[in-house]
Amino acid sequence: MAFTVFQSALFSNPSLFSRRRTFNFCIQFSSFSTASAFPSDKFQLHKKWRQPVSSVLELGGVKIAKDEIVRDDPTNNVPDSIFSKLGMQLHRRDQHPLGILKNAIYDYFDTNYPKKFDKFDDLCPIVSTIANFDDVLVPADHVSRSYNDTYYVDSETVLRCHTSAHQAELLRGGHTHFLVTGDVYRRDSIDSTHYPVFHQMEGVRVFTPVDWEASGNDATSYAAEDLKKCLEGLARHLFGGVEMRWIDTYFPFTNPSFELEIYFQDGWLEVLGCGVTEQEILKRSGRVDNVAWAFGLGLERLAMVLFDIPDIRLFWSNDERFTSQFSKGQLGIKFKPFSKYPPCYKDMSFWISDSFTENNLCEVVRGIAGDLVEEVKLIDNFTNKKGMTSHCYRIAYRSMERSLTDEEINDLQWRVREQVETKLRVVLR
Ligand code: FA5
Ligand code: MG
Repeated sequence: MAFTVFQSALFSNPSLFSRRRTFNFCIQFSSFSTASAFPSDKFQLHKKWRQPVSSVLELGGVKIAKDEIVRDDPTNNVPDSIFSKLGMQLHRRDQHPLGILKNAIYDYFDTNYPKKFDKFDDLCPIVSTIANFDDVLVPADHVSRSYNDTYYVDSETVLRCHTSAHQAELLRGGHTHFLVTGDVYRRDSIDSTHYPVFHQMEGVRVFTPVDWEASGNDATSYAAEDLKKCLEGLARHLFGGVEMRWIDTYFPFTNPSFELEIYFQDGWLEVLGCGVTEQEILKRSGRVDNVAWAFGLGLERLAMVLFDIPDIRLFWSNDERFTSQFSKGQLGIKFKPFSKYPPCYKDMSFWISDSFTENNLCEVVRGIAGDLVEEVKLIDNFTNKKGMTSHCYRIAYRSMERSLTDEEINDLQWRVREQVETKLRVVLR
């Protein structure tokens, strides 16, 4: 059923960070960097998530007005729809599939490394470009730094696009074993496995010479072996006996770098990226004689497999028929779709301009249709003799919760056409 479909989509979409498509990243607002990056235990424990109100939200104890984050200014590309997700912190809800998964991963680390790993799940997602990119050695010309891939609050501040944005700051703060869970933001395409906000968990472990000297192994091989052992154990803890494989890859911040794939329902599924931390990152945090490993895993992808959740939009649903199916500590539950409403397809053709990108199109569609849009797919593409290029996109509208009326969809599509023409400077055909 839905599973094979979303699985093949999962691994046909290369990630931002690995070489297949290279990647994307994130910093820390000066006004709340210290407080949010190093919350005291008291600050971190049991802080309740808060539904954002329309014009102000609270993040890490700091009130942030909407007009600080969403501004009509060329250095800012954060839309209202993204502001409304800030502060939701799905990963901090114990009854939510992402919270249940986070807690199951915590259990694994608590059992295997008692009292070793410091846990952070409330660090501010608004970070400096230095933390998001420079601190983890992302090259200046890397595609992930573009306005097309990352949400910028201003030219020096972004919504983090990975939890690696917190690595350097925590290392500098003296932490040697830590897990960072949080919401991350990427401008991206629209389908059942991609959403502009998703959740990652970062893990970092630092070793000192005593750790590897007795092993007879060199520092890098020692760390790489320990990393693989740790993550294979985690995969078994979550999935039981599973077939898995390591793929060599590239990340700017680790060397060597790997991805872990799990064989699940007829396909290999990429669940995380990891590797041995680049020495330069350790050196800059004052750890010259050390070696470390790091990983970053995608919580939605793991949760979709663990709970049989067929569409990534469901994680954001407040529908009781979704939320009531999950309970604290219950990892083995399989989601039962409550009903399936038919999709409605609308095609749209236009002559593109030089500046046209698919991510910009998706943002316009998402801004109008919100979670009613299920997929935006290029179905035709040609260039005529005059050198003009035409694209035809098929938009699938479908609610997870109810039937949509023709009138409602026609109205959405009409607004999409209008805004695509004015905002993206294309010529509708
Ligand atoms: C990173 O984000 C790296 N920061 C991971 C890392 C950390 C590598 C530390 C080495 C050391 P990547 O872009 O591949 O890499 O994303 C990591 C994981 O996030 C992926 O394996 C996938 O599970 C998940 N992920 C990536 N993009 C999306 C998306 N658009 N929607 C849902 N999950 C995603
Ligand atoms: Mg990847």
